[in-house]
Amino acid sequence: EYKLKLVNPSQYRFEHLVTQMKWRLQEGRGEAVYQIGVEDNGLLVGLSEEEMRASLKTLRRMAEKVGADITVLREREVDYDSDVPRKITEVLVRKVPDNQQFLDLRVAVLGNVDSGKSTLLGVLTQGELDNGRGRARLNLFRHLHEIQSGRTSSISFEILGFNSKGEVVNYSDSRTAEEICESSSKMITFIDLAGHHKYLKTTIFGLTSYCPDFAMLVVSANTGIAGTTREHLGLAMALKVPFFIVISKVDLCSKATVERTVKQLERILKQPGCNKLPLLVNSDDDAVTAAQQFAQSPNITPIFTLSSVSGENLDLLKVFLNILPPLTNSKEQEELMQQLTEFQVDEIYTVPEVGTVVGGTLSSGICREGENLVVGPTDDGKFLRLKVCSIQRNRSACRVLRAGQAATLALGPFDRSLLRKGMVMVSPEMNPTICSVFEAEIVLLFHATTFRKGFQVTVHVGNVRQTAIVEKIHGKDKLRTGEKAVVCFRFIKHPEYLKIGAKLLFREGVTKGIGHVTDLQAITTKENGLEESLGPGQLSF
Ligand SMILES: Nc1nc2c(ncn2[C@@H]2O[C@H](COP(=O)(O)OP(=O)(O)OP(=O)(O)O)[C@@H](O)[C@H]2O)c(=O)[nH]1
Ligand SMILES: [Mg+2]
Repeated sequence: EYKLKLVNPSQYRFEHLVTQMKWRLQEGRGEAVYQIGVEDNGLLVGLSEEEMRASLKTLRRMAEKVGADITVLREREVDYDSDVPRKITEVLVRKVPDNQQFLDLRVAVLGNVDSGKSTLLGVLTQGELDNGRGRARLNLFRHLHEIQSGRTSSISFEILGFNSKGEVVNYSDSRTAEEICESSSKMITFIDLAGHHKYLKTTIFGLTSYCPDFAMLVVSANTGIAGTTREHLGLAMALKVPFFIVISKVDLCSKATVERTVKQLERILKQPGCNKLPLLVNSDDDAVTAAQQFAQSPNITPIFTLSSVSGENLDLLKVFLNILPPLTNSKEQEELMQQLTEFQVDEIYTVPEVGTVVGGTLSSGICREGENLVVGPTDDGKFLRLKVCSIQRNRSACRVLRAGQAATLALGPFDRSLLRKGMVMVSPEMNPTICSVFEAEIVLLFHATTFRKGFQVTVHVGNVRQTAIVEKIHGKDKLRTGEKAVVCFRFIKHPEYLKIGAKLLFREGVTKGIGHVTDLQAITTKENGLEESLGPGQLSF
């Protein structure tokens, strides 16, 4: 919001300004950036020190009135032909959280093995620097073999909060995740993924199924682009997840080496296939600019150079993460919440005294404690009734889950063996379409020999991961690297819940491709019964 001056407004104007701020905050899902000293049309006029002080006072009063806090992001002087300096101030206005209604962003962390992903997350979320020998990552590991090998093999979630004043909230001053949630207005959930090639399937699953808003690609300064870096970069691009880059371990090498790695990345990003605009972040000012421009155009790729051991430039990344706005606005969010309930099942556990628990993301609608849903499809295409006994987010209880939020749901005595990853839990009215046969428009990114009928690949669509066989390639016998076609696939094990338009990714050995679902041969299901019919598209096989 541009504001030239807010000096001594009349009561009437003040009320108007407050209403406008409320509206802006709602639009920005609890956040708004005000630029003071700028005309409505964007002209940088600037204010004298006196005027600025009075304007900020008014802004603070406005924020108080709507239950928000303000933080000055940066001040700039405008070049102006006058003796008195004139300034522009950018201010972040953020609502104080009420009943767990914080803004929630998900960032998937990608990068080659040993590039320092888990370490950086450990440092950000625990608030203590690393010793260069893997101390900071210890809290993130979930399996004994991960502690022993130092290698991430599973997916783990780490949270970093920011309060309404823009200060970091993490385990350095809070003991539990619950405490962090309580005092945060904005929460960043990092999805720590594995860099090693061996775990690529798990990493792809993390990227397709947890619907991250952004990806953070970590590159070690001393090795540059190596191993799976290119592959991860390609995945983020194929799935259209806006990403930024962190060059880690700058304490280990000379300035010249860091510069070489930056140059190498810039060169790759600018290539026609990528078409990105790299933006190297060297100051607080750059970090603010990077966050604002990144949100407006995902082609901008901010690059940070930092160290988890010396802590150099770590603050710049925090400034960036604090301001990074959500890409969906409140209207889209509202529309998603109006739809029928749909929860993607990504993980299944048994918890003593609680029973069966599923983890995943609510992709649409709202889910309340005590709600009755159906889960499926089972191997024979059925949907089964169940009741959501309780809901937890970030390890603390939550009564209402809203579209876009990740959570774990306790299902009480529901038989765990009936569940699998890739299922959905939906409201009983939905009557979900499931299928074994579907068509997708694909591009073959790489293939060693020929891709033809009968070929088997692992298909990833959202949280669905299953082997499928190529039944038909429309208009062609075979497909070569770089070619596009509409391909008909059949899942080999059981039907899945898919949606037309969903992004799809497949691989098998060196074969790789991306695309989207264009049609499906639906099997309509009745609860506990099965009926087959053709539709919703006009498929002819
Ligand atoms: N000197 C220095 N060492 C670092 C830095 N960041 C990470 N390390 C060290 O690098 C090693 C690997 O770090 P990890 O965080 O486990 O790497 P990762 O990217 O999570 O690796 P995978 O999960 O296996 O893909 C550890 O021994 C860290 O202590 C840094 O900024 N400087
Ligand atoms: Mg790791």
